[in-house]
This record gives sequence, C-alpha cells and structure tokens, in this order.
Amino acid sequence: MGRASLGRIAPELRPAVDPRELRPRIVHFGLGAFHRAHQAVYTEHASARSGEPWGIVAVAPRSARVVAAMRAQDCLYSVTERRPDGPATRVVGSVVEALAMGPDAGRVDALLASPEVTVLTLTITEKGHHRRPGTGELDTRAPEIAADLAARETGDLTTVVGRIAAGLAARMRSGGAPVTVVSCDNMAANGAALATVVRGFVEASSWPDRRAVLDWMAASVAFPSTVVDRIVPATTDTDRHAAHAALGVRDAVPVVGEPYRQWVLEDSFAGPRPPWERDGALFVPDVVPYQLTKLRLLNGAHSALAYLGAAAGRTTVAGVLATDWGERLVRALCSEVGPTLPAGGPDPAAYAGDLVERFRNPAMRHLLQQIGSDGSLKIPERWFDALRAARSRTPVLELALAAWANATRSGEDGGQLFGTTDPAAAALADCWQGTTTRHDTVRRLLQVLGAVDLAEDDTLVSGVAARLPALRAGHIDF
Ligand code: CS2
Repeated sequence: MGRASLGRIAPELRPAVDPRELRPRIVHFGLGAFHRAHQAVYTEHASARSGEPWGIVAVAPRSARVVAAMRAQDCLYSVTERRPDGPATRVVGSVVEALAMGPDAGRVDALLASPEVTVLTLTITEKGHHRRPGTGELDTRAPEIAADLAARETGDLTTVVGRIAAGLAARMRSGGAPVTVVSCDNMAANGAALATVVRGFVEASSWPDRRAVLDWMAASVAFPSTVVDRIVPATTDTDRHAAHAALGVRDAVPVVGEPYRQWVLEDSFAGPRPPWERDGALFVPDVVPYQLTKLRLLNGAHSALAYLGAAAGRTTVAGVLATDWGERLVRALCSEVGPTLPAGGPDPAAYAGDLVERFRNPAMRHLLQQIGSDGSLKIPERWFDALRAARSRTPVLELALAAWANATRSGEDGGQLFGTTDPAAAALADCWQGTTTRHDTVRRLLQVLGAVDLAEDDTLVSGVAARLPALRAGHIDF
C-alpha cells in the first residue's frame, strides 16, 4: 500500500480525498486503531465534502513501529467495516504525516506553534492523563510526569500531557494563535479533565513565564468535551490477511470496526475547525447527557461483560452475548443505571436494545481481555457515579464490581487472573494478601481506586464480598 499502488486498488475503495491536496492543520496524539477508524474517517469525509484541506499529522507517543509502518505506506491504510452481512474495506487518506513523539520532537514543536494548526485531538486513554485517583488532579509524583517536569529538552518529554503543555507554551511565545484541544477519551467531562492535567503541568513547571502561559491558555485555548463511539477491536493477523484479499495490496496497519460510529462535540472552539458535521458529527451546547449515557451504558456494560464473561470462561463480547445471561445483563444494567442519567440524552431502554445488537455482531471479535485491561482507571468512570447516585438499588453494578474484584487476583503467571493488564496491578494484587476477610479485600481494592466513600460503605462492600465465592466458581447469578 502506498500512493504509487493506489492505481491497483478498485476505484471505489480508494480514499475520498487526495492526500496531496491536504494541509497539516490537525495534530493528533495517539496513533492507535481507534483514531484511524474514527476521527480520521470523519476528517476525511469532512474535507472531501467541503473541499477544505484538513490533513492530520498523527503523533505516536510511544510506538515507533506504527510510525514506520504508516510512513512506509505514505500514511495510507484501510478501514474494514464489519457488518453482520459481510465486510466492506476501503482506504483512508486523511493522515498526511506520522511522527514519533520523542524522535520527531522538533517537527511536533513546529506544528504546535504553527498558526495553520488550529486543532489538536487526542486518544491517549485514561492512563495517558496521569490523574490522581479520586481527585482528577495531575499526579506530579507519577514517575513519567516527574521526569517530564525535570526535562531540559522537549525531545526528552515522554508524556503527552507534558508535550502538550510545552507545545502550548511555545505557541504562546511565538504569536499565540488560538487553538482547540479536543479530548477523545472515554472520561466524564473529558475536556475539563484534560485541561486540568495540562494546566497542572504548567503550574508545576519551573518555566519563568508559567503564569503568562496559564493566562493565555484561559483566553485562547479551548478544551471542549466530546463523546466518541465506535467499537474497534485490536487488529489481528487474520484482519491483515482479509484486508490484503479485499484490496489486492498489502496493508500492515489496517483497522476493523463496527458499522456504527458517533461523535458528539461541545460547540466551543477557539479557532477554525473541520466541518465534521458534514460526516454526521453532532455539535451541541452540552454533551453531558450523551457522554454519561455512553460511558455508563455502553462502556459500563462492556466492563461488566468483560469481567463476568471472563469468570464464566468466555473470551469475546459476542461470546458473552451468546450465553443465556449476556443480553439480560446488558438490559438489566441499563435499566438499573438509566435513572441516574440526566435528561436530554437517548432513551436508556432503546439504547440498551441497540447495544445488544452491536455487542452481538458475530463479525466482531472483541476480546474481553482488551476491555478488561486498565480496569482501575476505567471502572471509576463507568460505574462509580452511577453507584453513588443509585445506592442500594444497584444489584447489577455490585455483581459487576465483584467480578472486577475477582479479576484482580494474581494468575499462575503472576499477572492478573484473566490476562488483563493494569498499571495498578501490583497494588490491587496486594489487597488479596495479608487480609483476613473478603470484606477487607474489597474495601482495600476500592481504596486503591481512590473511592474512599464507597470503601466506607459497609452495605456495598459486604454485598460485593458476598458474591465473590460464586464468581470464583464461575457462576453468574442475578
Ligand atoms: C471499550 C471501549 O476497551 C474498552 O474499554 O469499552 O473501547 C469501547 O469499545 C468504545 O468506547 C466504543 O466506543
């Protein structure tokens, strides 16, 4: 795959835009499958339909491999839509440059300072924010953040938070054109959450002009909240072979996703932006009802399926939906959580019906292990505020919490029991050591997540603890 081989690809599968006509106007951090199947697709259609040349420079914070693979293909790659009735593959052309954050720091710096770049987008996951559990403030004691705060050269920065803070400071010093930083991660109030850690970094820095940077940010940098949605499992070798067969040329970095996709954005941009609405994105004054519905119902159900499914010996979401309790669980969780949602979002019962269809899609192989990873950062976002809001009427969330707790035990290989990974894995595993009761373990687990109030709720903790033996035996009962 590359510009030279596009002629060998069927015309209807070629990009909707000619990448040579695009300009680098968006810098995206996080060159993963989700970005390539979501924001890049919206941007391609927005450019194609409007004639505006919005090209994306995609920055990989860590993986140099994906950068090399993208460059070898002139940043072209394919997206396969996995419809239940068969796949549809085509090439996307909106990424114009791929950069590795450290090695290409000079180019990243220049772009972040350029007035032509007016939008930054991010998919860095919950983990990439380095928030302190329970408060959401920047964890300045996290080793990577501490190292970035002490860094002398921008090339030494390893966190996206540090990189963006430094980039914004440089932008202010070189003219200060307004810019919008668009969080695309699955967190409540994700715009404000990102602004908090970026501002936290500037405050904790030793830059002599940090006050001026903060004042300029307050006036010229917008951090709108957004809701992103598309189920995009990690790409497998089978997917690579299928993309090759569909296109007739090799693609080392294809992505696969479900047909459904959604993007809801808070309509508060500081400068020019792509007309993403031309591809169905929704610009609204308040994303909160959409955001909480998506987080608590879709992501909340996903995490519940991940841990309960693993306890029952399943490996994929569709596999759990094929059990006699999978669909019931999704619907029960949605009706339990529905009353905690603000008015103005989708109807929870209808949303539950759509989720069941999306989760059941037999063409998607979405691994429970992928969803269950980083649980210590995901489940506070997905379950805790709903638990707080509906206390004592939350049997399904309690069962889900017990299934998560069960999955934090150590497996035979020393990792987490079902092969999930988590930055807090060691602290979580430790909660199972030296405690005399299950109650005590659950309490300590909740403390590691910063949920002190839930850890002190004896009824909740006992309810969760009481469910552990059945889960341990693989029985799902609700
Ligand atoms: C999933 C999400 O891996 C996970 O934690 O819940 O990636 C989910 O597939 C997306 O948010 C769907 O939009």
